[in-house]
Order: sequence, then structure tokens, then C-alpha cells
Amino acid sequence: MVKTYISLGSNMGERQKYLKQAMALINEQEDIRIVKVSRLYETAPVGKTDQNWFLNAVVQLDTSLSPEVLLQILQKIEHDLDRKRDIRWGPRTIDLDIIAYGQIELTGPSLTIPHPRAHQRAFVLMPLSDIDPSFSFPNGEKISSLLAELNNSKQQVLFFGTIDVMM
Ligand code: A4P
Ligand code: MG
Repeated sequence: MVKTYISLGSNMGERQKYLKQAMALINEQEDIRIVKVSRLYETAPVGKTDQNWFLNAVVQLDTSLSPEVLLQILQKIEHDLDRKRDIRWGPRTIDLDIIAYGQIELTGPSLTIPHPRAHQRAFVLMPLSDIDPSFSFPNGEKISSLLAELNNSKQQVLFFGTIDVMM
């Protein structure tokens, strides 16, 4: 079993419902078990800024699946939850990204792990720090230092609430 972190984001429709459904569908998979769920954060859009605010969360999984198969399953769940791929960084019902997969580092045409932009995004690091405040990326970067560096970046991340999922 490999300890894996997935970030979830939604900024369309019933955002909280999409996050909850995605967590339920992830946990239903054979070979995946959700171990921890972060709090929910309401976050200003990063990248393409003229769109709705997001709800973001992070879950910690144990999985025996390879990163490639895990990505396929996450993409199927996105598809089943009405995700349309049109505008890059644009509005979405649900976005599921692999943030880290054990201590593995890989760069490929369809998969880069750790997620290449995670370390500069408060909407990933804040919820990740909820569930694992001593987390470090494989290159040694500590979550506490990354969050401290982001302090001046003005990314807006507001505590929104907790989510209860049956696990
Ligand atoms: N891909 C490569 N590595 C990974 C990985 N580690 N996990 C590939 C998941 N996917 C990975 O993603 C495009 C392709 O990335 C996939 O086909 C996969 O092969 P996508 O989900 O189809 O499209 P996207 O999400 O629009 O692009 P991308 O690059 O994943 O976007 P980002 O960087 O994740 O940004 N602001 C706030 N506040 N909250 C958000 O959640 N999200 C984004 C999306 C932008 N701004 C945001 C938020
Ligand atoms: Mg994505």
C-alpha cells in the first residue's frame, strides 16, 4: 500500500456535493481506501481569475494501484461527475489531481508526480497541512516552509467547514 494525496476542487454547481460524491466514489474503489479527509476551504481562483471561487480539499489514500491506473480511475470519476474538459484552468464540477504518491517522482507525457504546481498553491497546501502537518515533498521541501513562503502571495483561502464522509 502506498500513501497518496489527492486534491479535490470544484467551482460549478453544488460544489460541496461534488466533493462529497467524488470522495465516496474514490473510497468505493477496490484497492483504494481513504484514510484522512481535510477540512474544506473556499478559495479564490488561481491562474484564470475571472471565474467562481472554488471549494478545495485534500484526501489521504492508501492504494495498491499504480499512479497511471489511479489517474485513469480519477479521470473516470471526473467524467461521471459531469466534468467537461474545455477551458484549461476553467470552471469545473470536479478536478482530481494526484499531489503525491509515496516518495515517487515521475515526469511523463500524461502524468507528473508530485503535481508540478502543488508546492506554490495555498489551496492545496492548506488542506494538505490539515491532514499531515509534517508532510515533505520527495525533494525535501517541507509543507510548513512552503506555506510560510506563500504568506505574502495574497492567495485567498478561507476556512469553509468540515465534510463528513462515511469511510
Ligand atoms: N496530469 C499530469 N500530472 C497530473 C497529476 N499529478 N494529477 C495531466 C492529475 N493529472 C495530471 O488536467 C490536464 C492533464 O494533466 C490530465 O489529462 C493529466 O493527464 P485536467 O484535469 O484535464 O485539466 P486542468 O485541471 O484544467 O489542468 P491542470 O493542469 O490539472 O490544472 P491545475 O494546474 O490543476 O489547475 N484555483 C483554485 N482556487 N482552486 C483550484 O482547485 N484549480 C485549477 C486547475 C486552477 N485554479 C484553481 C484550481
Ligand atoms: Mg486536473
